[in-house]
Amino acid sequence: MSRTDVTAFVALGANLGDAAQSLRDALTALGVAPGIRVVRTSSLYRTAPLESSGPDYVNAVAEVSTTLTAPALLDALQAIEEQAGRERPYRNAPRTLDLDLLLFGGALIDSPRLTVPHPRMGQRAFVLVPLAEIAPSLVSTVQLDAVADQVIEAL
Ligand code: A4P
Ligand code: MG
Repeated sequence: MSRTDVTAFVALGANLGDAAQSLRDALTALGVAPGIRVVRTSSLYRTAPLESSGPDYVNAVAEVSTTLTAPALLDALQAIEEQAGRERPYRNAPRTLDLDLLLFGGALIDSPRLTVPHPRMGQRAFVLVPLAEIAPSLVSTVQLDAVADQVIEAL
C-alpha cells in the first residue's frame, strides 16, 4: 500500500432487472477502474425497500483501496452507475444500480455533492449488516440492534 492509498467503503444497491447480476457487474467494474482496488466484498443480501418503492433490493458493501480523492472516487462510482443504465426520475426511485460512498478513510466531508460518512448509513440494516460482515470493528451491536426490525437475508 503506498502512502496515498485510502481505505473506503462503498454501498451497492439495485432493485430493477437482474439486481444480483448488476451488483456482480458493478464489483467487476470497480475492480478494473483506474486507482481502485477491491479489497473485500460482503455477501449479497435481499432487503425490503426502505423509504422507497418497487421490488426488493439486493444490497452489498465493498471495501476498496484507492489512490483517488473522494470526489474522483464519486465520479468513478457515478460513471459505473451510468454504464448500468441508471436513470434518476425522482429521489429514491427504483434503480438499476446505486453506488454510495459510505466512508473514505477517516474523512469528514460536507460539500454540495458529497457527504461522508454517508448521512443515512446508521439507520439502515442494508448498509450496517453487510458492513459488519466485512468490517466488524466499524459497526456496534447497539447500531445493529437499532435496525433489527428491517427485513434482510443473505442470498
Ligand atoms: N451524494 C452526497 N453524498 C454522497 C455519498 N456519500 N455517496 C450525492 C454517493 N452520493 C452522494 O444520489 C443523489 C446525490 O447524492 C448524488 O448526485 C451525489 O452527488 P443519487 O444516487 O443520484 O440519488 P438517490 O440514490 O435517489 O439518493 P440517495 O441519497 O443515494 O438515496 P439513499 O438515501 O441512498 O437511498 N432500500 C433498500 N432496501 N435498499 C437500498 O439500497 N436505497 C435507497 C436510496 C432507498 N431505499 C433503499 C435503498
Ligand atoms: Mg445514491
